[in-house]
Amino acid sequence: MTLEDWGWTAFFAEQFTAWSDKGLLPARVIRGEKNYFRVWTTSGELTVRFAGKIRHQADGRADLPVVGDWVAVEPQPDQRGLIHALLKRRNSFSRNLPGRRKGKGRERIEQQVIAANIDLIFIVSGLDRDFNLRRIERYLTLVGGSGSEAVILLNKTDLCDNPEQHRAAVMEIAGATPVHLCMARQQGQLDILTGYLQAGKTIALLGSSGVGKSTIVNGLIGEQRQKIAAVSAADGKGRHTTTHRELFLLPRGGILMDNPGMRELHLWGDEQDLVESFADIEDLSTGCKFSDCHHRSEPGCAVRDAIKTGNLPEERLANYHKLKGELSNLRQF
Ligand SMILES: Nc1nc2c(ncn2[C@@H]2O[C@H](COP(=O)(O)OP(=O)(O)O)[C@@H](O)[C@H]2O)c(=O)[nH]1
Ligand SMILES: [Mg+2]
Ligand SMILES: [Zn+2]
Repeated sequence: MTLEDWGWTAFFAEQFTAWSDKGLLPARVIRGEKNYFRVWTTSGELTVRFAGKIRHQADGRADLPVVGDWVAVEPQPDQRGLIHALLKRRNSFSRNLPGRRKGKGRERIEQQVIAANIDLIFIVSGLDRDFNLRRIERYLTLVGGSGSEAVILLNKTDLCDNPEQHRAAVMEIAGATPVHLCMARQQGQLDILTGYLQAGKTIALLGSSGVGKSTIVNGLIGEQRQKIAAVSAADGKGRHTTTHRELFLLPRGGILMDNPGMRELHLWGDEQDLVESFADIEDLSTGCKFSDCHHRSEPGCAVRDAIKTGNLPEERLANYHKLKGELSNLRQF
């Protein structure tokens, strides 16, 4: 295994020259625990902690390492080590972390970087009761702000009478993002995904709990590495079996990041992130009478006209307003 197999590129090598002179090793964070990390290095996997000073220097959470980050590690005996520096990220994936209060009173919203240095995101959705176009729009908006590419996977085709019809509905909202059907539980049904795997490229799986992310990871690794939920027959919901974000190197090349399901996915970003995920609304709005039209009750609104003529689903505009509201609220913090 080489550094390149794990996603190392010139972008990181250039930053690292300052650290290699000091005898530190480049390491990729493959798993985060509460007080330590597992990292991969050319000397094997190590369990590492922060050197005290990086914690002090960190200006808020966004500067602390997350799974997918490259760090500079000082090796210590017994496969241990200390993180001395966090290398600049190629990109990162963030959500806002609500409900934290600083001092008394006002709620403080913090950016939580979830994962870093990701080339492609598989947005996984189940074709069972999980299926929800509005949630897929939310994921697309989140991914749009992250600097990664996305692919939408509609899993559990066996639990759905008309998968192609669902796929067509998703393609309507997906723009240029590819949409595939799959059945992760059946061996050999993941061939469509292998075309996306590439040595040194990191693919993260996102989606609600129970949609089949870990089943997909196991299928692509070719062995049962990730624990999979037994779905309760009563409510069709999977339990949270994946509790950690983790990177896996695939035997045929490529790196996968399994993620725990996120119950509440609050957007982090700015309103610009909607331009891509709601390109149809942005396009229509060039026909609105007012250039600052909010598409609510203004006269001459081309977006609302499209709803009347059946060219734009009303629910999609409602979700656009909702996500835009969430993003503009963030600006106040
Ligand atoms: N019927 C059906 N069940 C699936 C499929 N893929 C995964 N599952 C099941 O869905 C449940 C949740 O899967 P899991 O991989 O743990 O979901 P995760 O929470 O997204 O990681 C498990 O019981 C899987 O066996 C599929 O294609 N069809
Ligand atoms: Mg899982
Ligand atoms: Zn308008």
